[in-house]
Amino acid sequence: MSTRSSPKVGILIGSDSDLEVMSEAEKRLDYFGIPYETRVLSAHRTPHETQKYAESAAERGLDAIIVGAGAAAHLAGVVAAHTTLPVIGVPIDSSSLKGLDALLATVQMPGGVPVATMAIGTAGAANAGIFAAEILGRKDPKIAAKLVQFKQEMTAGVLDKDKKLQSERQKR
Ligand code: RP5
Repeated sequence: MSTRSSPKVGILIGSDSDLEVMSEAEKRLDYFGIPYETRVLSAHRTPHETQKYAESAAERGLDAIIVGAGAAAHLAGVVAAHTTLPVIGVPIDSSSLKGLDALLATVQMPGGVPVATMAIGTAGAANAGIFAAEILGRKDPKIAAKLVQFKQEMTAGVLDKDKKLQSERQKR
């Protein structure tokens, strides 16, 4: 999905060490059939390339940008400063502060420059993919229908676990 069609979502990671966590976002975009690209770009190590990426994202056809970064995680905020596309931030638990640093750096944006900040780590990465699908689903009925299916599958999965637990407990 990431290489065949022209991307609708950009995933930026501050380092290739963020890829394992952010693959949870990729998996969700694959599930919803949304083409994406994943790039390693850093607010601090590649500031000019990051700015260029953010400034050209809308004209290249992207509808949202997911950004995963850890530690002094300024990447999502810098991207948001250079685009009017929705930016979804994922704080990565890659430092000795276990993502709390990245959470605060990502969520505490000044008024006027929003970053939709998800939970720290893999749950946040998964939710970033789903949140991007919810944005794109407003204009794409196939994604909207898949979102309904996703919720139904999630509900069925939990009810199934409950059923198994109840039947195990009855055998005691
Ligand atoms: C951040 O620093 C990255 O997003 C990563 O989470 C963390 C560590 O990066 P590396 O030193 O592994 O490249 O900028």
